[in-house]
Amino acid sequence: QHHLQPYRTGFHFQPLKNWINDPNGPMYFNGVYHLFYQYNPYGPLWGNISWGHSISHDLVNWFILEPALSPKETYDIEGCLSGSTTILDGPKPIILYTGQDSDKNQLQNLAFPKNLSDPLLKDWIKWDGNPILTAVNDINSSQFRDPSTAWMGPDGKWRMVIGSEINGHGTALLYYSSNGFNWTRSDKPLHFSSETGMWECPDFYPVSSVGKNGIDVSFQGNNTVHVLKASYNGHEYYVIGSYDPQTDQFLAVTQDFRVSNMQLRYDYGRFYASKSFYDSAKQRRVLWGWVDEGDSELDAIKKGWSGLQSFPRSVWLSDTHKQLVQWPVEEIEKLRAKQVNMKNIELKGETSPLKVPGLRASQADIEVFFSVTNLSDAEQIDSDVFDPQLLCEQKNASSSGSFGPFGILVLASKNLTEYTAVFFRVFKGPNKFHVLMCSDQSRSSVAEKVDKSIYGTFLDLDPLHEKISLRSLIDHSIVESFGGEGLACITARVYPKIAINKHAKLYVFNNGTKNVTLSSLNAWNMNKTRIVPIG
Ligand code: DQQ
Repeated sequence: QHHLQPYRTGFHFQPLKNWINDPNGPMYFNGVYHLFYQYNPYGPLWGNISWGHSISHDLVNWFILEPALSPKETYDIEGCLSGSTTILDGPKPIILYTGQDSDKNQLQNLAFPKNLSDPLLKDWIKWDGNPILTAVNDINSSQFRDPSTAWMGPDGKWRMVIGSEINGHGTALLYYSSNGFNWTRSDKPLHFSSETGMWECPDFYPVSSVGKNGIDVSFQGNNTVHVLKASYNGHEYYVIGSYDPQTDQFLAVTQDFRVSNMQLRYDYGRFYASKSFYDSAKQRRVLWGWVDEGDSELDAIKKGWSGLQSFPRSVWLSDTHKQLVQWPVEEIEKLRAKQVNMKNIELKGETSPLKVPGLRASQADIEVFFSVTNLSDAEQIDSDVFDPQLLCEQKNASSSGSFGPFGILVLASKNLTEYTAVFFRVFKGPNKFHVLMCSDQSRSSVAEKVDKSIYGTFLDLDPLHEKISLRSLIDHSIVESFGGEGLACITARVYPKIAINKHAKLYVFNNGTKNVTLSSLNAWNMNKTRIVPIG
């Protein structure tokens, strides 16, 4: 299959064919993980949008069911757009989703399982009270979508948010309900920003300030802060703040929503319309995101498919409380096969890349730790505030510095005609050192008409006292990288022509003038996940 389809993934979620976009309504219910997603059952481009439905026992292997929702009613005939699940008392899950009518008005709708004793929840019934909400007053009917998971306040009422744009401002509209079925709008939104346009797919949840465990949305108690995420400008921006469920006030503690490369994001590459859920089986919060294609519509038609889901990530609050940390869920380790190790290797300045032997490097999980010493010769920069994305573009993998660029070349061809470089640079600012992380796709393919953007961000760590680590999930056409043990993520899509399947190699490199130590490298061949239709 990979012979004919070199860009199909081995361990990322994708249906057997056709178009997918946003993850929808992920949940853990009755011992089963459910993943729904925006899906076109009839082709590789956006259209006929249904809720594809797959279930899993381990977040790794999947059974594909028939779509849970299809565009059939007047209120969703132009698409069953994104939404969420909420587990009401009972426990009884419901889906809240946006339908689009034939005039492209966006309406909110509700569906529930036909048979609660079916462990797979195969069939879903659209409520005959639909639509439950229409765009009235100051709401523009084409900018009113993506209901969140609902949470319960101390007054016993449910709350949920819907993405919108009010007076040109990105907004999370707030709604109340006593039963989950009938909803009324609050006179004030949960949050908005005059610095951004329309918010899509808002997500709102508590995180613990005392550990890595996840917390269910309706938890009321101490030692939590809240995360609000909004999708705009093609990215997933989040703000950490304090939420008072008595007044439904959310006050940003980190930088409030804006359009900036310095704003906190889940991912600094290709990753959009994400959704998280609380996994009560393992007391963690799990995040899914849509990773779209960087090739053309014609390529999608040729491949017969378009779109991936990210590998599911655990999310928690960092020790600094200033940002989130993300890490692939531990079940990924079930897929690990043959392992390769390297240890304590001095990477001399500006030497040729070192090949990691013995790996099937088109489908691998790799973790490397670097350390640097004596940073007095680090490249100076005259400010402690600068745009990381721009810096990665200006100083790409082939532009030599002092400490860095050093990192890995993935999906690399034998003579390095093609490679994707994931690397670091250390700078010395007026008050601190800065660790820049870049994912440079500019040499990823000899093909011309594919996206080769360069992405970048900072890692909030002290390079003098901490190792600089990188974990990358390499899977044929996706490279999902986690810097600083999850302090920053960069996901890239690449379409090599030469470095495919057994021709893909992995290298470690140091293109700076200063030596860097490769403290350790662990890499694993990855087995393929099972994704099987049982429609
Ligand atoms: N995708 C959905 C919308 C959402 C957008 C439509 C985000 O509901 O706002 O497929 O990618």
